[in-house]
Amino acid sequence: MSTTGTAETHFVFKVLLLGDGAVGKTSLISMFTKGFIKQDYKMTIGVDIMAKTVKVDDKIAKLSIWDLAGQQRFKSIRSAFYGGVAGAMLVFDLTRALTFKNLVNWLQELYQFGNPECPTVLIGNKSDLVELRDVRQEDIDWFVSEIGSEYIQTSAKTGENVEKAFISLTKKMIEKSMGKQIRIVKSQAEGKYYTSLTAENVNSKSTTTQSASESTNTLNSDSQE
Ligand SMILES: Nc1nc2c(ncn2[C@@H]2O[C@H](COP(=O)(O)OP(=O)(O)OP(=O)(O)O)[C@@H](O)[C@H]2O)c(=O)[nH]1
Ligand SMILES: [Mg+2]
Repeated sequence: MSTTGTAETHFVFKVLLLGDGAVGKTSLISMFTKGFIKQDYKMTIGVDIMAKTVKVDDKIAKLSIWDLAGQQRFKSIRSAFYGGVAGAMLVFDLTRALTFKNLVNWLQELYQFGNPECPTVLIGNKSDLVELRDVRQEDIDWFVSEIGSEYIQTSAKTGENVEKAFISLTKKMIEKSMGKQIRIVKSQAEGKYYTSLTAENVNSKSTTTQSASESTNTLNSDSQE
């Protein structure tokens, strides 16, 4: 698995980064897409969108990564950004327990305005600040088992596990997307609407649909600095 700049795309996914202000969402995206972060904190206003193409096994996926403003003051406008979400990262700051507790509110927003069935990855960020750690591992383990997610500890500062987190979420989105296509083919094969569809050509149809919506997203996208 790796990141790539090739033109062929099998999937286009909208990914949301959710979590309280200053947990490191913008920094994680910056490290993943540009390879560096800014040390000073400049809160995100509303939303920023970045794109990055990744290769997982033999599949190429274009990620449209939506960086939602975490500060409370943006709550009322955030609901508009959840539509079409394919996967979400729930980010908390390992040095601030409140950001972990507040994840239930973020899940609620995701379920209410987005898709309750989209894959999620739980991200404990700022792992480099070991001595300031404020969240117990057993609480994290419990939460992960409750929401059926995967937990990855990252540092946007050092880059630890940042690519791993995005690739892992991409894998889950691909698996979910492929599973759905296979179910469609199966039910069509079993039912009266049988056609000559195969997993491959359903796949290419769905890619075409997704590409159309993706070009809308990238029209609005702004590389943030
Ligand atoms: N030590 C350390 N600092 C980090 C890490 N990730 C982010 N930061 C710092 O934490 C601050 C906030 O990071 P941002 O990425 O702007 O946080 P955000 O979640 O996007 O915040 P909002 O845009 O307000 O929602 C910045 O000063 C970053 O440099 C990390 O892994 N380790
Ligand atoms: Mg931000």
